[in-house]
Amino acid sequence: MDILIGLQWGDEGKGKIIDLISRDYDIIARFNGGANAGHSIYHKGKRITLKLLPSGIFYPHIKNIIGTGVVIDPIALQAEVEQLQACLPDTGLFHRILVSAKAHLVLPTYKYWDIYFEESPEYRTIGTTKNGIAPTYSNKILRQNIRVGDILSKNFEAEVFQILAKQYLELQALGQDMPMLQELYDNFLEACNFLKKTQITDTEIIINEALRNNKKVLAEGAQATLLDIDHGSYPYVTSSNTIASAACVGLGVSPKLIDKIYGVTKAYCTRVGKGIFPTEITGSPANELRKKGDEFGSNTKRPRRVGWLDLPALKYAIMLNGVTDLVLTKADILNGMSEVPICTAYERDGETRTLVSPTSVDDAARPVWKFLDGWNTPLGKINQQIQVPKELKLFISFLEEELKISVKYLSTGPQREELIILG
Ligand code: 2SA
Ligand code: MG
Repeated sequence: MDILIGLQWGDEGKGKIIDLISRDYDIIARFNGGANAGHSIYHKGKRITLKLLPSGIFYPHIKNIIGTGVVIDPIALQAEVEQLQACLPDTGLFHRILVSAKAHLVLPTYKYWDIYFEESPEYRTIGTTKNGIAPTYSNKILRQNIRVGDILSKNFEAEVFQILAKQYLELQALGQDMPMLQELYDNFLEACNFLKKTQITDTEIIINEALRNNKKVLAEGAQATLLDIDHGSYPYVTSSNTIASAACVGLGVSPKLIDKIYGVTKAYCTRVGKGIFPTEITGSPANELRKKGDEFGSNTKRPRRVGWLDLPALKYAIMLNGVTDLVLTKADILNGMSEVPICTAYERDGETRTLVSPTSVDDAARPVWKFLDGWNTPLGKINQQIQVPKELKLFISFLEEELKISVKYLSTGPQREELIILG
């Protein structure tokens, strides 16, 4: 099994890369996160954002698995499938969506808990996507959740009503604004019935049997390394493990079966939500970069914070994931800059560090900058390694030397065909 993960704070362009390499795979499987993800793919010239569905959904030969480690909001999934039905009229869609019976369900009340925690002065504000991700994972650990397989049981409706009613009263007592309980319940049940049209099954058995039969499986990460609940910039992280090793747990695959690990990084950095961002830029240079790179949340439309490439954090991410194939995206956005800044180390109290865990960086750490010559050639038109402008080649060689890994793929624009294989 191969794994693809983001190496920064998300939105590195994972969806595009998976869409491109997915034609070589038989199965694409999501292993973490939920509808907080936003993987954008251009299909027939139209941008489609996938939240829960794996990025192989456009290819009829691929089975798309939503694995056990994912938290599933049936309402978001229904909306997403219906959006796809409009542009993929083939009837085999439901047959290609396999959902783990053991994946946990995001109840409608969890979204209101998420909002409550974000907005109440008694709790930390993280800047979440308000999709109910943290409440679902916390209740998983508390062992109080309902799982996808439970939809098929005869007590399901009564059990859902009991849990929803209890949480509804608790939220109401806290002054949380919500629609009527009956409406939440009805919409949720309708979406759960819709979910039944997919293949609810033991996805770990499907994946392991496929691997035994020499089929190719790609595990698709959501969010990214620096948002990992254990190794990211806690507490400003998501609530799942996002790193490559989480694919084994989230899908039920032995680490012995892992082959390639694709790591995707942008040529600069972005982040949504709160938390440290040592190379962040503000003011008009930030607005310009945000606009040029279309750096707005793909679901929430929030403006993303932007900054320059952070090599100490990238080295850390490559180390944690054991990246074998590095993918560089969005170098095209930096086109036209006279020089491109890169943070190569942090200085703090006279000490310089080049490999840094994001939690140990504080406001007193000062980035050490290297400025490389910029390039001025629209990259979208380039389709061969030989045409890559010399300054960009030098930028890439500099990264390779610092990171001790070669850049295998260079994405030159958002469209599927805008990619150069470098090595
Ligand atoms: P959550 O909702 O509990 O997972 O939020 C916790 C933190 O994780 C960040 N996070 C994300 N960061 C980047 N992209 C994400 N997906 C969407 C996208 C986000 C959007 O692709 O654009 O549409 O705004 C994503 N999901 C979670 C989040 O910002 C918090 O810092
Ligand atoms: Mg995204």
